[in-house]
Amino acid sequence: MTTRAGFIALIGEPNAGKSTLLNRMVGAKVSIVTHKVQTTRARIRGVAMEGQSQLVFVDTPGLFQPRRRLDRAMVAAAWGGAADADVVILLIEANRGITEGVERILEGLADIGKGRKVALAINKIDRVDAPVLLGLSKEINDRFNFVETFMISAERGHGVDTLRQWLAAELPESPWLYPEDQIADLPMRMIAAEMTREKLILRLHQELPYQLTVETENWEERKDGSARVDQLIYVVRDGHKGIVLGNKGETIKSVSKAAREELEEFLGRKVHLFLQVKVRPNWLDEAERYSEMGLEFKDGNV
Ligand SMILES: Nc1nc2c(ncn2[C@@H]2O[C@H](COP(=O)(O)OP(=O)(O)OP(=O)(O)O)[C@@H](O)[C@H]2O)c(=O)[nH]1
Ligand SMILES: [Mg+2]
Repeated sequence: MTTRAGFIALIGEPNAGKSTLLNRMVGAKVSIVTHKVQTTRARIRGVAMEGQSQLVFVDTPGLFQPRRRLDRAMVAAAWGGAADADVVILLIEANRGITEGVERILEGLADIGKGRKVALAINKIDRVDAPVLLGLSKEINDRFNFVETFMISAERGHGVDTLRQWLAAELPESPWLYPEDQIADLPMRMIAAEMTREKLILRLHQELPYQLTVETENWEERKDGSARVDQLIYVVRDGHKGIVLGNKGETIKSVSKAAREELEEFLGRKVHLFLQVKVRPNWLDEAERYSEMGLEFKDGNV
């Protein structure tokens, strides 16, 4: 029997719904999702099976105009994901249409898209009426030669099966790249750090979520079947540490509880999660922090 397999990069502006789509395709929460922009920081792979095809989805950080070193590393990771893929899917938001950001991505795709299939997925169709959608589809297809256009709601699941079936047929003939039952290839310590970062993003405001990072320092399997997980939250200022801890430690407590519950559900066993906040003014310029995030650190790229 012929098998197919390949990489499908999901690219788009921050908040387009890339991680939501990856999770839906995989059927598990592999990549964190929030209502805020710039949630995903690195490339995250999730694996789905469709018939005899193995679809390796690559979630990427949103594409935007980078200002800081971290932004640049994220955007480079996203374009790198597209350049390594067999199929690229550009996600745009139905309710936002062709923004300046989308226009810039189309320019970038003119290069990266050469020699690979680029499809369009108009996401969040639950938020607009049919005539708006058809107008948008026509307008964007006049500007770029997409091989196919899909109208989906990653959150509600509309149109997602059609997209999956199309992808399954488009991928090259190949042996499967992962064991059939594997859904992700991120190490557990990184998935756990991302879970904590998601809870922090949801509870903190303004710039703070972008100026912190979470690392799993230690993972200990206990005899009773539970796991003890120690994580460090790096922030850049004393004031940020105070905010992360919250009044009488309330914020960190609720973050810790929510992250622990999610981790326990993911692992199907008990977890003891310990969070510690550390002020590290220069973490955004430390190579080691980038490798922990799965990003490339470029020297002199301040
Ligand atoms: N209404 C609606 N909301 C959606 C849909 N898909 C995703 N969302 C929401 O859009 C927001 C952003 O979703 P994400 O999946 O985190 O977006 P992303 O593209 O991964 O964002 P970054 O990681 O920041 O680049 C979340 O609040 C989702 O719940 C959809 O089909 N309909
Ligand atoms: Mg994301």
